[in-house]
Amino acid sequence: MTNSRTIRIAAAIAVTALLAGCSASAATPPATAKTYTYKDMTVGFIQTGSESGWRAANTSSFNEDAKSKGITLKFYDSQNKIENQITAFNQFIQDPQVNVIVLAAVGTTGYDDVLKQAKAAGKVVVLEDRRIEADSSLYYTYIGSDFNAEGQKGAKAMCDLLKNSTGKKVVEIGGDQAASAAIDRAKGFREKMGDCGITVTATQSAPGWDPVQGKAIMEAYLKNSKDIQGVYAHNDELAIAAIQAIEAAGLTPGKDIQVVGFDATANGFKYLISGKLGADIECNPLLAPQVYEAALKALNGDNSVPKWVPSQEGEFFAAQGAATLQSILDTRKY
Ligand code: GYE
Repeated sequence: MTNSRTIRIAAAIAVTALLAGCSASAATPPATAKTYTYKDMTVGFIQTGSESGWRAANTSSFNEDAKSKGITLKFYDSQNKIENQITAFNQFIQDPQVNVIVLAAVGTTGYDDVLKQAKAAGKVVVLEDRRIEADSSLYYTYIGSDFNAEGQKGAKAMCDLLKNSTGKKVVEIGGDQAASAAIDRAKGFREKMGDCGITVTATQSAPGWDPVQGKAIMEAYLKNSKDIQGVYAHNDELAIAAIQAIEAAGLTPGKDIQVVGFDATANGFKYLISGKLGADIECNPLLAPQVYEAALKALNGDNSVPKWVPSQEGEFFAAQGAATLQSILDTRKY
């Protein structure tokens, strides 16, 4: 057999092998990344606690939406203690079933180490409800309110409630001092209160947002001074506690002293309708659908979600009238 024929045969064998190899690779498509669905999601949800009507509505949102989507939800009640949230993080980081961790933060700092460990473990982390002080590379997104803007709305509402009052002295009953919701509502109020000459003559936080503490704080304010025209309370429960203290002191809330609260829960609406609460700045607790949708995008490698998705929310006033407020309340879920 001549050399050239040998070469031709060898070449033919090589081409055949190459084509066979190609056809083999064509027969088995390259591996494609898995597409996650909600049924593939196991969420470790670190909730603050059960301190208010808002919190109850927020928890319900996560339970109900997980059920409707077929998401496996592992719920942890932190009893409003940051140390419990760190424990929960470690628990969910070590849980091989959990691929998403959702945090409603009690405080704003102290989470860096567990966030880094969660990232190293390949867990998606979504912040819901409250912002924290942490590098944004350590979580996928934050879905929650602009509490500073809420505080500014509270100041404008108080200015309107006191527009016919010569006195503009306001006392503040703050939420838990570690919570971004309290920190930012206080800050926002102070940014706008000067627009109408309001001064904050006393401020004190209710640890854990406890309304019993809130009522005691208001009782002490009233014992110290009768020269109070307004109360700025960081949620409905604290506003209602203040109203109860005002009435116990023989004064009329909505007439002698104006009260502004936050959350716009069903209870808050009842006090708006009675005229005892002057204004209620809404804060949306029904965040689960947005959180779960973002987490699913994260699992599927979609990084199109911004680092903060602000909640859409309004405000309500006693001046809208009982009938209007009742008709609004009849349509609300919390
Ligand atoms: O206003 C309060 C709850 O973070 C917006 O926390 C939430 C706040 C809410 O305790 O009722």
